[in-house]
Amino acid sequence: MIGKIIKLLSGVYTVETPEGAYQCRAKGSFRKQGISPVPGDEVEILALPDHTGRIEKILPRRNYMIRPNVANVDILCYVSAIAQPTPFPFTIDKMLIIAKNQGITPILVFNKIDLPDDEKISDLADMYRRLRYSVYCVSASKGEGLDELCVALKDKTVVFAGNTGVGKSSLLNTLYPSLKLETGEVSQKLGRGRHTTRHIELYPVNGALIGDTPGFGALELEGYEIKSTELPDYFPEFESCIEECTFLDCSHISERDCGVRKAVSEGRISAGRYESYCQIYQYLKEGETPWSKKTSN
Ligand SMILES: Nc1nc2c(ncn2[C@@H]2O[C@H](COP(=O)(O)OP(=O)(O)O)[C@@H](O)[C@H]2O)c(=O)[nH]1
Ligand SMILES: [Mg+2]
Ligand SMILES: [Zn+2]
Repeated sequence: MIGKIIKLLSGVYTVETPEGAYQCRAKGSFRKQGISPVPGDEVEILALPDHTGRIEKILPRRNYMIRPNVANVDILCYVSAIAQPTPFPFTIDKMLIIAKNQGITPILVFNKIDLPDDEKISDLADMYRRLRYSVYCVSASKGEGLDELCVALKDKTVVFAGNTGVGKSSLLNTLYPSLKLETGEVSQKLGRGRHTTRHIELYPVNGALIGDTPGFGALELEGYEIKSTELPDYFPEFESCIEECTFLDCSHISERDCGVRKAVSEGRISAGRYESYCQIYQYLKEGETPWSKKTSN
């Protein structure tokens, strides 16, 4: 029988199938092969009449996200708040890179628009819109702007990410009242202990599969195997400027006559985005340094 993993807890997988949910263990040989099924995986199971079973095979994955480990994601919904806490564009830019690397559609949500607004934030939202990313400005507590977001998520496998306190769980509860996720003070009190799993639970709602990411904080680039030389491809606004670079292999960091740096100085490329580029470039470069060089001094 074919099904989809929606939850992993202490080695037990919940697999949704046309015949209902099955509580499954993974086949023993997966471990030897270094494979582990994760939520979002389409799997073939050996199903028993008592609705337990064994995962026999993982069907090919369309994509894979690391920490939280989840497969076959359609949309990565990255939530920031316009205030409390203030947005951190660097983490937004990292998320956009992960999404593009895995062929996942990114959606940027700015929550808490009921709070006094800051011009800088609407500029930030507009900047991402100009780069042709989908941006939604919403208020989970007032229920504003949610209808359009709900339409965009219909029938999709969606992972919600974003820093603690931005309102992810509140947003999900407002979008899907049946979820009843813990929010605010409640989840603070429970502490991190409950969320030490590296996995995510996907909740079936309105035809969609929705995953909250409690306890993960920011998404990290580690493990995605992005090369520093490929990084410019992840910044769509660089494309038209690169022609003006003197060097074909320009890294856009310190070379003279660089079209990207010229565009930044003329305000055609956002200084914040360029700063993210430089930081991520350095990070990727360090990871590429041969082991011997790294430890020689
Ligand atoms: N003013 C305002 N506060 C919100 C909104 N959404 C969530 N909050 C508050 O922000 C805090 C964190 O919300 P929560 O959903 O737990 O955030 P999470 O950590 O991202 O899941 C809670 O105190 C919520 O009441 C909103 O739209 N407006
Ligand atoms: Mg939460
Ligand atoms: Zn350049």
